[in-house]
Amino acid sequence: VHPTAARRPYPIVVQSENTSYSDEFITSKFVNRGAAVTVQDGQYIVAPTTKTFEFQTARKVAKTGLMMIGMGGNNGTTLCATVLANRHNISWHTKAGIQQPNYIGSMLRASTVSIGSDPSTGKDIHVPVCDVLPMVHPNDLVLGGWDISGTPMDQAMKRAEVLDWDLQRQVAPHMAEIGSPLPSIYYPDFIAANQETRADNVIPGTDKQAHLEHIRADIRRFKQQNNLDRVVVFWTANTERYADIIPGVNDTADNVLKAIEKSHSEVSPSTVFAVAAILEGEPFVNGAPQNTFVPGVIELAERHKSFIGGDDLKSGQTKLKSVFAEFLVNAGIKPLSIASYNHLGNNDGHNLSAERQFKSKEISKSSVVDDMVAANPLLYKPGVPGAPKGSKEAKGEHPDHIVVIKYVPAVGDSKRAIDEYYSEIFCGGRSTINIFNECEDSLLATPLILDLAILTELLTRVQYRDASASGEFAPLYSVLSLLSYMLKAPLVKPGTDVVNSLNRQRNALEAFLKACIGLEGSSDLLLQTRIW
Ligand code: NAI
Ligand code: DG6
Repeated sequence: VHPTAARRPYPIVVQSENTSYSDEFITSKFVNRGAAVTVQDGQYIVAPTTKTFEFQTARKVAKTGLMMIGMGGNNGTTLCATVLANRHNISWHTKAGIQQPNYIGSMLRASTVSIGSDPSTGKDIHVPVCDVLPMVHPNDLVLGGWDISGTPMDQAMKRAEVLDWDLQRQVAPHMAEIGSPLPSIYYPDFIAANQETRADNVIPGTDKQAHLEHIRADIRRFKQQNNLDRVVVFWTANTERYADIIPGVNDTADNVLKAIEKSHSEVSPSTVFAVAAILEGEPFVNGAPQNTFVPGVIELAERHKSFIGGDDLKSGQTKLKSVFAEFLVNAGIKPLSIASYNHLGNNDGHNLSAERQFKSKEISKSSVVDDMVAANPLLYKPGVPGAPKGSKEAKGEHPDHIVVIKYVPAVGDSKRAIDEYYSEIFCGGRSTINIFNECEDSLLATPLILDLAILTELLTRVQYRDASASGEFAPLYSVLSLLSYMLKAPLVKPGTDVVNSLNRQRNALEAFLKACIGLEGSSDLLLQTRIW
């Protein structure tokens, strides 16, 4: 059912001693440049550093399955229907005319990167980001997954009320072919009580070890039946409440496995899915805000050299905040408060109207300005080491930041987001900027899920080694922080800093992709335009 369309050949050839090509691999040398800084008597002593790495990217794009948990929801059905519309080239009538399917909103497929300039004109040459390295085409993803609601996919798409009727009408027979989602794990304590009526497609019993085995078998079967090389397992199910971190339960890999064996009440469905994917050696991405990746899960992924990424899709309000707050702080303007409201009327909004699920979302939406504030001690007094724990002095100065979400059924999937940025400007002045954004939530989220799945598959094919030691190539570190661009509260290697700035996240991703073909990251220095 999923013919892999003939794709055009990989279009870039880098002619350099740093880049080599074989049938199997693209291999590149990359000099990682940094600077070691020490402070002595108020002076910064800076020593530039370099370290050379080699990257090796397998050229063969894996035949990839995308198994979504929550497949029957707004994101899941919108993703399936739009991929099918693209795959079958279905266009549809809207009141504005005929609409063609596309992948607008996908950073990989609808944005470009400069790979250099034309020597005769000096103009930049831009290529689609998805052309920098061989990547899966979204039309080729084999789609499947689970949902606690057994509503068949064509009906679930209708229930979501996201897509135009004429598209739904045409894509419905293809959606019906997918059938119903696989039964899933339902622990009512983790999602809002208002979701109970949806839960008619659940794996029976309360034995969490049996549930884990069930999900592992589902992944294996899906992989085998569709002849796949790789399955990306993706949580786009309802936001869960946070799990309590309990020593002896979810703090280490062994303890998480034991807690599942004992069906401990603090093991969430999303954690069972993450563990199942890790044990199957398949990557797992969390598109919702809850703490699926308790410390024990991260350790388990490290142990199995499996890949994980999260948390929470950064689709609208927070994406803008990760640009706007940085713009203000980098302009030397001091945000004093950021007040963010949104209301929406889809099932996600319904679930988030419960206090504990809202709390998970509030946490992921609130952390986004932290690193920008911490990076500017000129505007914000840093925390004082040794000050009483939890005190204002210990925390340091920070803008007031509130997040409010309300459920308003009438507006459906069309989320409204209102933000006020209130800032201190020159010599005691004040600036107030208000932003109102209205958009179909699932149409923002779907391209992000596709980008995350495609990048994740790519990152499983990239290996690296220290060029000076010339040992074996090794896979990247388990936590794929390069996915941060699409995520509200990026999961990073424990002990390293989270980068929230959208621009820095994008630069990192561009620089990495280019490093894998032996090119330097984009430089905006444009020296040739500054000199004679
Ligand atoms: P939705 O409520 O329409 O879909 C969620 C689906 O998950 C439902 O079909 C539900 O039956 C299912 N579900 C709940 N628990 C499950 C379990 N244990 N196993 C399998 N299925 C389960 O929500 P929507 O709009 O699709 O969003 C999905 C998730 O993505 C939510 O957590 C939301 O907060 C998050 N998200 C959505 C964004 C967006 O822009 N749409 C952006 C950021 C995050
Ligand atoms: C209400 O906030 C619903 C949420 O699921 C958001 O739509 C989602 O988290 C996207 O958030 P943001 O802040 O990126 O628009």
